[in-house]
Amino acid sequence: MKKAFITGINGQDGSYLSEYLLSLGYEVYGIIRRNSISENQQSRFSEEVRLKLNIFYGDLLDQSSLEKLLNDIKPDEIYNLAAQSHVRVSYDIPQFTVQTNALGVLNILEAYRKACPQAKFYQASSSEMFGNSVDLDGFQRETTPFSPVSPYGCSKVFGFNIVKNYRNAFKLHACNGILFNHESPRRGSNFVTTKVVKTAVEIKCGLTNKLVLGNMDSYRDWGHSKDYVRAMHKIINHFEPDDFVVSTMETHSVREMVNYVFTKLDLDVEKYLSQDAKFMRPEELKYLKGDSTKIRSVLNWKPEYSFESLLDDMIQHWQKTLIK
Ligand code: G4F
Repeated sequence: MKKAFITGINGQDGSYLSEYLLSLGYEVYGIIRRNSISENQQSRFSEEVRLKLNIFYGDLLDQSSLEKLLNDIKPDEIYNLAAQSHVRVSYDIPQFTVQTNALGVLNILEAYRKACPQAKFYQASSSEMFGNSVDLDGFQRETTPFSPVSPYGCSKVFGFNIVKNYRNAFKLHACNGILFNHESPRRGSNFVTTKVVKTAVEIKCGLTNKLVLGNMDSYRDWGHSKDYVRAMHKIINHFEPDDFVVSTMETHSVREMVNYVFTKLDLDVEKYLSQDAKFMRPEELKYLKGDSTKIRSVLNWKPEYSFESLLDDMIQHWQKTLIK
């Protein structure tokens, strides 16, 4: 039985990845940070899944906890998904963001190198690393230069580079997935897709009457987290460690996404929508569209969800949750 170790196991991706690996017969281990309200910590897991997982307290900033766990568990695969993952919030807490997303990667790489160097390692790298850098054909791909526009993006560039450095310097099977935005019913409500879908369903139920957003003219390449965790597993299990872009190859503006959701719910968006500068970023990443040709051809991965079926899945989830 293969063993997987996941940091950020209770997040959106960590929860779907755990379920996927359990379905493949893995023993799944992970760490969560201590929180004063422990009831919320595992809310993305059903009771049935929770009983199958081996979850410990740990933190990317506490290298001794990582080293001890990796020594005890000796996993075959390590997925580093933990992060301060909110781009705008990275301006409020830049040092915490950089410590966790940059130095945290170094901490877990050091623990991995010392405790179980035979294991394979996956780093959750991000399309935010590209910033406003786009190739002439309108895509970002593995060769597109990074030009990050947020503390979050800068921290992820360090994580990406240190993984490549450790791969080459210490001959480790360490790889990066450069994932474009990916959403799901489990996405936190301060990310734009869940904020829009949840608020629209609340409007439909008469629970609120306004949706206040920041920049509606940015473009994102939005996929489904369930598709993207399958990509992570393929990337880590490629015969050689490498870096892959994971994306749908389509882009849509925030405004298009809002219009799709409101039209689907038969709501007149103009009656409810307004803008507030507090949701804007000091420097905006305007446009993302990923070219995932490499992972599609080398690893035979493709997404099952479209932009529309992703949003439909999220709408259905919030209807089930909010309409009793
Ligand atoms: O949903 P978002 O907050 O995602 P963002 O900033 O693109 O970051 C996500 O994707 C990255 C991959 O590229 C990940 F690395 C990262 O961890 C995260 O998962 O915002 C999407 C867009 C932005 O342009 C933002 O300015 O929506 C715009 N937006 C407009 N109004 C808003 C809002 N975003 C949020 N969160 N809240 C708003 O009210």
